[in-house]
Amino acid sequence: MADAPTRPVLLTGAAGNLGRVLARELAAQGWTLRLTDLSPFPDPLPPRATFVRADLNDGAALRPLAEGCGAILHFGGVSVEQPFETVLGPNLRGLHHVYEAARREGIRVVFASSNHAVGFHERPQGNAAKLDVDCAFRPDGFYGLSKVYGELMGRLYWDKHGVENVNLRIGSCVAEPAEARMLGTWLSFADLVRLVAAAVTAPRSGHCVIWACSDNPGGFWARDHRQRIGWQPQDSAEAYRARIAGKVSGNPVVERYQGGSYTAIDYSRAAPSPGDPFALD
Ligand code: NAI
Ligand code: 15L
Repeated sequence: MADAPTRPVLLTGAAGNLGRVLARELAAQGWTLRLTDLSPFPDPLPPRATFVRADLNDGAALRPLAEGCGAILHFGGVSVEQPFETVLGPNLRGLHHVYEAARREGIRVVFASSNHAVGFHERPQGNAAKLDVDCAFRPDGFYGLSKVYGELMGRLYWDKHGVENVNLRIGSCVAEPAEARMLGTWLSFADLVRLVAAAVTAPRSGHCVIWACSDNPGGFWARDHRQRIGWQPQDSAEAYRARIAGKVSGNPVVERYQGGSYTAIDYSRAAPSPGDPFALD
């Protein structure tokens, strides 16, 4: 385990599912955290942590929170597919506020991107080549598009201002994988915490993008920049195969416009249907 950072670390989205895990686990490793969210923090405050309620839309509120920090963990915002107007404020304007705060402080951003930035790629099956992290962006909705914007904002701020950033293209980060698709996409909480710790404490990161999933043999993703921060996942969804193989989510969140109407796409499928007219795009 790397030493705790010497300066505080700002965590947005602290009251969310992943924010709460990170707040608890990083504090337990001796980190000093500044927590922020639009919603109240629902747990007892971890040792050394402070919490300030703020809206990502409000750049003036965010700026002082970053002052004196060593890094920003940006996990706040809309986290599922929503209409464009709902995504716009937190995920686009808010993201800009986070990067401006990082630029002023000269500190690294660790950004919670998502597999939905590339969600319309076919999922490789069998011996088909897996997706490298520099594959084309193929967002599967306005939410995924906001993650593309977030990653490219990181690209811009590194190229133009030297602001380092680590973009975690997270699969499905839940306590246990719940359906067949997560045999590929699952990221354990422990691997997430180790990933975030590596992303903050690595001596240099530049602009990098990492497939944030555990060491799942059923995964869809291959080469990325993990060596740069020295992270390797240690858990695997495979241990859950017997329980979840064949199980579908029943909770599709991606839709395609086809033949005059929208068709829901179940994330649990391993690949688009045979004969899918979009497959060769
Ligand atoms: P979540 O929805 O539980 O947490 C997001 C938090 O952001 C919430 O506490 C919410 O109150 C806060 N928030 C929303 N709008 C805000 C605003 N305008 N100002 C300030 N705070 C605001 O999501 P979760 O699961 O914790 O995910 C965290 C991050 O990781 C999100 O950015 C999500 O897109 C990303 N991610 C998560 C995955 C997962 O499997 N949980 C997978 C891929 C990406
Ligand atoms: C995400 O980006 C979402 O934040 C999360 O709620 C899940 O839907 C996850 O992706 C997933 O693809 O399983």
